[in-house]
Parts: sequence; C-alpha cells; structure tokens
Amino acid sequence: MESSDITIIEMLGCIYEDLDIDMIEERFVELVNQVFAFDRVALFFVKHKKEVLHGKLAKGFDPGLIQGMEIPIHSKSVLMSPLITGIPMHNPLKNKDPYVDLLQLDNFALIPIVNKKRTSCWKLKNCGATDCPAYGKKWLRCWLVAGTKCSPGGELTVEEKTEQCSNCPIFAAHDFQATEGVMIIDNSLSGKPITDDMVTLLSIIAHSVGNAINNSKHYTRTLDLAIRDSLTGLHNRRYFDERLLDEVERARRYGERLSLIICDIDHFKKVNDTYGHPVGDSVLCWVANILGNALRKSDVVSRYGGEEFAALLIDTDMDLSIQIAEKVRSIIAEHPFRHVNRDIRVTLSFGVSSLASDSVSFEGLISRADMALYSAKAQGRNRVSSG
Ligand code: GH3
Ligand code: MG
Ligand code: MG
Repeated sequence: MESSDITIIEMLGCIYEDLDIDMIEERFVELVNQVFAFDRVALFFVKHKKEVLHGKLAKGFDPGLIQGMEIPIHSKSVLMSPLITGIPMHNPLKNKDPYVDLLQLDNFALIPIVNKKRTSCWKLKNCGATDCPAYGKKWLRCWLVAGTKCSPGGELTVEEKTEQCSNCPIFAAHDFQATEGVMIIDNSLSGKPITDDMVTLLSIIAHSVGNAINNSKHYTRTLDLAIRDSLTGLHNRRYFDERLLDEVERARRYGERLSLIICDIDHFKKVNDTYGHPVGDSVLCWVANILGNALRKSDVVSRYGGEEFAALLIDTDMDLSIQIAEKVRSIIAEHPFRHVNRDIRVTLSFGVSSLASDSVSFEGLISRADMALYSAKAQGRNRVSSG
C-alpha cells in the first residue's frame, strides 16, 4: 500500500466521522489537494429549493468567482451532466458553454458527488423492458440512450426522446434527490495530465463524501425534529425550558436584558367546538407563523402548551417587548383567519415579564409573565399585560 492510499483512507475516515457538512466539504477539498495536487478545484452543490447548482468552495480558482455562483439546474451546461448521468466527465466536448468559458476550463474533469438514494428508472417506472439499454443500470436514464422502450414512437434519437421525456417524473430536472453536487478538477494552468485512474479514484471518494453529506443532513434533520413541535414547527417546550435556563444565566453573567412573552389564544375551545379540531389545528399554525415572523431569528419562540406560546426575547427590555407583543396582538385581532369561505376571528392575551437587574431566578420570570397573562384574561382578554 502506498502512502497516498493511507492518506486517502485516513482522511476519508475523518470525513465519514464528521457530521458537520461544512467540515466534510472542507476536508474533501483538502484530501483532493493533498493526494492529487490539481491546479484548481471547485465544489458546487445542488440547492434543491432554488433549483440551482451553487458554488461553495474553491482552491486555485478566484474564490469570489466560485462562491455564490449559481447555475440553474435546467441549464444545458456541461457542468450539470455528471449530476444527470451519475458518471464523471473527463475532458468533455466543449461546445459553447458560458460557464466553462467563465471558469476558463480547458484541461479538466467533472466528478459527480452523489449519494446512494437514487432509484433506477426501470424500478421507479416498474418497467419490464429488459432489453432496454437503461435496464439494470442505476444511473443511466431512458432519455440518455437511443433504443429505450418507455417513450412511444419507437427508435427515437436522444434529442427527440429528451423532448418527449421532459414531463416524465424521473426526468433530470425533477430527479435530483440523489445528487449532492459536482466537483471540478482542473489542470489547465500547468497542462499536467488528468488520468482516467485519477478520475475513477476521485469518483469513488466523491461517492463516499456524497453519502457522508447525506448522513449529516439526516442527522441535522433528526436533531431538529427532537426540538420542534410537530404541528406548528416552533420549538417545543423542552427546548424552551433548556434555553430559558441558559439565557437567564447568560443575561445575568453579562448584564444583558432578557424578556419573556407568554400568550394564549382566547376562547380557543369555542373555535374547536364550532369548526372542528382540524380547523383549530390550522388556526394554531397560523398564529404560530405570525408569532414566529414577528420575532427575530435570535429569539426563542415555542409552543408552550396546547394553545399557549412563549417567546424569549434576547437582550430586549420590557418596553420593547410590550411593543412587540402589542404588534402581534393587533395583527391577529385585525386579520381574521380565512377558512374556506368563512372568516374566523381569534384574539390572544399576552403576559410580558423582564429579567430585573436584581432578579436571579428564571422561575420569577415565568411566574410574573404567567400572572400578567392571567390578569390580561381577567381584564377581558385580547390585551397585553406586564408584570
Ligand atoms: P381562555 O380564553 O380562557 O384561554 O379559553 P380557552 O377556551 O382558550 O381555554 P381552555 O383552556 O378552556 O381550552 C383550551 C382549548 O385548546 C381546549 C383544547 O382542546 C384546545 N387545544 C389544545 N391543544 C390543541 C391542539 O393541538 N389542537 C386543537 N385543535 N386544539 C387544542
Ligand atoms: Mg386559551
Ligand atoms: Mg390555555
């Protein structure tokens, strides 16, 4: 075994152990750099929601050029090809391609970063055409090869088929779940050869990296689920209680301000009784959304109980917190929730408290907000009280 093999195994081991996507990507570029020393390397990742390939990391390239560069996944750029086919491209034919021109690629290869999730087209479509060239292949798609049987019209060319297949649910633009991104390796400056062996080895490494990235996404998603309320997507009570302890401690240590808003939907039972529980659920989500949008990203907004919400306002004093609570109260009171053809009017009552400079306990913060909420209810609801 050569020392470069050991480097690869060691570095891949580290990549696999890491659950932080940014670290995985950085280590991947470092590995490629140490083992292959190409002139230039760039990593692009698929942003599924935006439907773009997004430039993230670069070595040798002008980082300003790569970072933030976006290539629509519908574009016909050669950079997209490895993601559609799952196959690396080594010195691809350079038909006029604005992205290849922009990056001044000449002696280069494109390595797909994919994960194991992709299902074969013939499995997805339950296709029995065993003599189809795409049958039995994981990455080959029907529209990529002549002679496939699934599109009507017999022996069509790849171009004709692409046209026909563009509405198929597994067509390129709709089927990017298994693709994480693409790595560009380039030796255009030095002219050093990029061999087939290098491309093959890199493709295997990139596949492992694709799986590591996918694992990391799953892990992050699981962590997120554990701290969120499944109905509203806000933080759950357990997370809120933990953060409350931490934030009270932090505010005391650094002399920062900290406020708490607790609010409760008025006569919510009546909403359920009148419109049914599922509509009640939709109202809860609507309120949660308004509350979440009214607060800053750094604030901790949670579903505190059934129809009760709590928000921890970091470094915010009582006056500003009352203003924020008042803003949310008026938005909800003035804009009814629209259900089918009916307007459902709901109101909320609020209790606000702030960490006094001499206060040491988080219990005090909660009990004062609770008492203020109780007082808002007692005074007729749909109002903000402080304590
Ligand atoms: P008040 O103004 O005094 O707060 O009156 P209220 O009717 O809102 O208070 P009450 O505590 O009597 O009733 C709360 C209702 O909230 C009863 C419960 O069924 C409903 N609720 C709690 N959690 C959920 C939920 O997840 N979904 C729905 N649809 N309703 C819920
Ligand atoms: Mg209520
Ligand atoms: Mg309640």
